[in-house]
Amino acid sequence: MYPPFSSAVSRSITGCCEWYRGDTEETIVSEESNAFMRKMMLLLGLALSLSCFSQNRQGYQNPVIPGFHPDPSICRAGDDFYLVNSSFQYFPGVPLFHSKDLINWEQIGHCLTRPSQLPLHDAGPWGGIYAPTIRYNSGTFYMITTNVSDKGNFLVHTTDPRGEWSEPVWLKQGGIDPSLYFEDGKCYLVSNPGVGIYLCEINPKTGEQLNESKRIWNGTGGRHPEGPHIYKKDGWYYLLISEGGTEYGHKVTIARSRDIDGPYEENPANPILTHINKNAQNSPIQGTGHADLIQAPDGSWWMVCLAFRPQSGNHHLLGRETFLAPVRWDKNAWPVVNGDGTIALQMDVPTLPQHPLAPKPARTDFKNGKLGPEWVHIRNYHPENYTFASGNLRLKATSVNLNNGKGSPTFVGRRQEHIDFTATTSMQLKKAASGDEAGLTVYMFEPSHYDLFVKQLADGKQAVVLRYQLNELTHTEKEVILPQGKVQLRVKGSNEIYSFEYATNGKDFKELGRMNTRYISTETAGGFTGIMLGLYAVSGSQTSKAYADFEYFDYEGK
Ligand code: 6LW
Repeated sequence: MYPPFSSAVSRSITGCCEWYRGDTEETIVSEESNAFMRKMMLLLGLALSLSCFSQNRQGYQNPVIPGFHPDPSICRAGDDFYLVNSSFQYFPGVPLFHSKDLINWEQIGHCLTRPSQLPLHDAGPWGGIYAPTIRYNSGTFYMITTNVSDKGNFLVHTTDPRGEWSEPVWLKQGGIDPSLYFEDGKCYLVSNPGVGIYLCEINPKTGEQLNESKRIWNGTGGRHPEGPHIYKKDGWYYLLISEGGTEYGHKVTIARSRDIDGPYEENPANPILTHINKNAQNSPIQGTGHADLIQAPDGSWWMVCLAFRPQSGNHHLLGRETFLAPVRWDKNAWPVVNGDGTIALQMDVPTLPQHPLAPKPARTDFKNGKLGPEWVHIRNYHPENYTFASGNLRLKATSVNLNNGKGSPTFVGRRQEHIDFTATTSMQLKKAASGDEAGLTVYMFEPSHYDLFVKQLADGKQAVVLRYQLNELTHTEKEVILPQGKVQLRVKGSNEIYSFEYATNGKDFKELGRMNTRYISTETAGGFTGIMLGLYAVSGSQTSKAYADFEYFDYEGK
């Protein structure tokens, strides 16, 4: 995996042996002590090389945060990096990650955890929370974003990012993708209220706007100039933005000025990151854009950005994901991203000392009575419909179904992070009336999902069912009658196909059917989100007593 490193190990061992050999002519030693010394030197060389290995690793794998994690923004407090993503209709909102090395990220929670911070009304996959920015200034963390389904731009703040964040501080300047820049006790806000990037000064504690919004750059002519961030380096104010739209034409451009108000001059080498050109047309990564820059404690510069991985032709399903690239500054003081403005899945570059995280367990068994931060709900969920009973996650069936663009169905989901994966659950439907159902959904959004579920039948029996919902097309693909009791549901994902299986004894899975991935891809279904794997329960009746007990959820990706 790390070829430069293995050659470093062998170079270092050879070096030790040569140093030893150089001494032999003048030194009289017995053959045994000679062999002993040789062994010791070899061991010493190996130990030195291994300690090198743990500290100065080369290379990493992109995306650094796989699955639907778009619009990354990053800040640093000492040796700690924090990163946020947009979250649209999901609650809690704005996933928050921590890392020591920019490569290994642990989700430590969300910034928006209370309905008072995140009213989602009837937000869909084009609604709710758009691109956030995270910044750290004088002991306080700020996260600023847009709730396009509510009152627009706001910020929240905290001194402990692992704890609670403040109530929203609402802002006057509109547009999307707000960002903050702090200097000399002043706080500047940039966003894109018109066509172009606008700047104003604000009081970040009250939200008060302290001067008129002023347009400072229009970008280089690409559509949707957005995602602005300001940085200062060596007396220049740099304004980084994205253009071209978040699809295949996406790109990152930059301008600079000696004065924060401008005028801003364009980098003659723009765009500094894009996969729209010939040199990346065959890349497995497309749509690179929406970026943020960060300087590490060792002085190195890095960029986080979003991109997607097409599968099944030009379709992508996992949403826009978070990628990392090294940045250097050229002799004219412009940033250069990974040499040629493209990124790769395998990045063979020097990195910060790496701090790998413990591998995530495949099984969530619900026994500790709480859900990890990877689990989210659709819009403002109803906590009373989610309980833990006898080690199971108990989901109460309600009449809000998965096709409903309003309200919050009983649903809890986590992101599909790998193109090839297997997800399995074991569940039992209880106190159900005819037509009530619960199961596992491969969910893009309301009108685009594949459902594998257990349905109650009129005669006291139950059936395992595979159904698709594609806009106005609803179709039951297959239905198999089963005795009452526990059922295991399994979905396997690959480039082209989701395959759906069931078992009743926990081991002998039978395939119920297959569905093509592209019908629920972003290119077919639309939206800004990515596939969630959800557990859900639905009833036809508003007074239903039905619920489903889910014993575990296994997720394994390749
Ligand atoms: C986000 C904009 C963008 O606000 O898509 O890719 C929008 N970039 O900057 C929604 O994620």
